[in-house]
Order: sequence, then C-alpha cells, then structure tokens
Amino acid sequence: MFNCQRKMTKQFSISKSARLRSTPFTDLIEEQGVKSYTVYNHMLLPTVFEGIEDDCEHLKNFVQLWDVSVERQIEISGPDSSKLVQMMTCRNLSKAIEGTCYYAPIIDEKGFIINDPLIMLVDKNSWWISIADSDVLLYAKGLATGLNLEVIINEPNINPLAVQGPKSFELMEKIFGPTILDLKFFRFNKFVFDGHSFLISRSGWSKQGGFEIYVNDNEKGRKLYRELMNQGKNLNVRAGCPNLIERIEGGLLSYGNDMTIEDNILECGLDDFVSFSDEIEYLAKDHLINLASKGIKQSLTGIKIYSEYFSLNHHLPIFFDGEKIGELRSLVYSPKFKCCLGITMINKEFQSKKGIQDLVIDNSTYKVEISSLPFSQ
Ligand code: THG
Repeated sequence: MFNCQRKMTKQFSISKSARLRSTPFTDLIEEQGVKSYTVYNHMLLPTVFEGIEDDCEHLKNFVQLWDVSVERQIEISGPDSSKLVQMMTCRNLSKAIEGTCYYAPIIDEKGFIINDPLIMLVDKNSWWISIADSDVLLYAKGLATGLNLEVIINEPNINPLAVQGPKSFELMEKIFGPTILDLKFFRFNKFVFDGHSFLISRSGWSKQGGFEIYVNDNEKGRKLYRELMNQGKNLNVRAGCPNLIERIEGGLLSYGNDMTIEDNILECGLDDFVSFSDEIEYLAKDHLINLASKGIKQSLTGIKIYSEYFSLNHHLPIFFDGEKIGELRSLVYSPKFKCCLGITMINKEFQSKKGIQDLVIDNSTYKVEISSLPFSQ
C-alpha cells in the first residue's frame, strides 16, 4: 500500500577512541561491511549491514552473527550478592537456579526503570546482570556501599556473540555438536570449542530463535567467529545486528528508547516481572504496592500508523482532539505490515478506543490504530 521512502539525511562518521569502546570483533565486522553504528554502554553496536529491510529479510530466513559485546555483564559475587541483586529488581529471584536466564527489570527506590537486563546465577553466590544501555555497575556499587553489603562488583571482559535466525540451530550444531540442540529457551550451559569452554544461552534480541555465546577470551572468540562464518557458508550466514524492523514487529522493548528512567515500571507493561511476594525485599516494594493500588493512567502500547516512513530521533508528543495523549517513542516502516509500527506511551482512556483514529504527530495528521505487542496482522 505504501512505499518505504526514506528521506536521505546527511551521513556523518563516528570518531573512535578508547572512551567509545571497540570490541574484539570490530575489525572482523568491518571486513563484513558494517555501514552504521550506534553507541550502547559506551561501546560500538552495529545497526546496519546491507540495509535494515534487507538485513531483516535475511534474519527471518537464514542465520546471522551479531557482535553484541555491548551487552555487558555486571558480575556481582560474594556472600551478600543475592541480597544485592534482589534489592535492585522487582522480579522474584528467591528461587533462581543456575542454568536459567531471568528477564528482570532493575528499578530505583520509587519504581522508575533503570535497566531491563537478563539476570543469571552463574555460580554459587555469583550473578551476571546482562545489561541494556545504562550504568548499572555504578548503581550496584552505590547501593552496596550504602547498605554495607559484602560483595565484589565488576565488569569482566566478556563480549557476547549472538547467533540468530532459523538456521542458527543447524550452524551451532556443526560447531558444538548435537547437545546444543537440547538447550531450551532462556537456559544456559557450557559448551566446548577448540578446547575452550564457552557459556552459551538460548536467547537473543530477536524473535527468530538463536543463541548467545558469552566470549571470555578474545582470541578464542575471534577463532570461533571465523569458524561460524566458514561453517555457515552453505547456510547463507551473514554478519548482522539487532534489527529495528524485526524487534519492533516482535515487540521487544529497547531501554532508552521505549522506556527511560522517567517511566514507572507499572507503566511499562512488564507486570509479569513485578512481584509483591513476602519472600523478597527490594528497594521500591512498599512504594510500588501503594502505586499499584491506585492504578496506572498510561502504559506502553503498539500503534499502527497508516503512513509512509517518517523519521524519529527523539520522543514525539501525540495529540488527539487537540489534547496531548502520549508520546511516540520508537518507529519503523514494516514491509510485512505495509505501514509504520510505533511503540508509544499512551493514556489508558485513549487506549480503550476501538478502530482507526486521527492523531497529530509532529504537526501532521495520521490514521492510527492501537495494537497490542507483539504486532499481529
Ligand atoms: N540478551 C542478553 N543481554 C541483553 C539482551 C539480550 N541485554 C540487553 C537487552 N537485551 C536486555 N533486554 C531484553 C529484552 C527482551 C528480551 C531479552 C533482553 C527477551 N524477551 C523475550 C520476549 O519478549 O519475547 C522473553 C521474555 C520472557 O518471557 O522472559 O528475550 O537479548 N544476554
């Protein structure tokens, strides 16, 4: 119905330095033709190889290697580590076991969201918090000092490599053997390549299936990268990266875009990960119980915008009948849905309206429909 006509904006390059960290794979992905980067956890995150539409189609059909070193691991160990980790998250981790990944929002003392990581118990009294884009290490250190907890907190040299897409299973089997296929979604275990044991989880920031390899030895990791590329040739493997179209279609939330420290966790649609159980204690608990009893006035939701692509570099206010009803936070044109898909924070009253409405965004009027996440046709 609509074309994806992207207005060409002037392109700039990025000045690299030690402060804007490269990864052990940066030179390898540059050989593979990375076209754009963003910055995430003070580090380079590739965003485009061939083009976001081409990359998306490829991801949905084949297998891609993603340099997601930016998913930094904050390691918390020591006798009080479990207490500290639970203090920061509203998810009940009291029964957490080794070998399982927990999507567990980190919140401040008022319930505002600080990060939405995966948390893993990797050893007795040792946790990895696989963070999204914010400085969780500083928050953890501040809390540990303030609460006088006996913990060690650091960011080890671990650089995750994701293998994503429907053919990722076949490729990983070639390298690690058939036992890798026994790994269930959101579970992790150790697997050996070239005499080195890698922690691998069945996870990743796409809905196409796959794995994440937590590379803790740069040279072994680079060898593994080359081997995945070689063994993947007949599966049409390519270097790739988290894809804007695929992640929005699949409703995967992006911290810093869809939700920020100004959003209360109750408004983020993550109710499954908020526990008020007596078993646990965390900073914001009493405050959240009180807030929950009052109910929320707005929440994150998807919208379909029947329009061609328009660009979005910051949150845009959304108006209905002359009144501000919310904000557009992420946006992409989806060739599959043949319209733009947006992730928005919108008031509950408007969300209850059925059918297509006229909304004003950035001084233009659009035909818009509320849609739950993930998007469906
Ligand atoms: N993998 C790892 N670390 C990460 C990410 C990742 N750190 C940064 C960022 N991504 C953290 N945020 C998310 C958000 C969503 C998911 C994972 C990490 C995710 N969600 C599933 C979904 O929505 O379908 C399942 C959630 C559930 O039901 O528990 O995968 O990707 N290592």
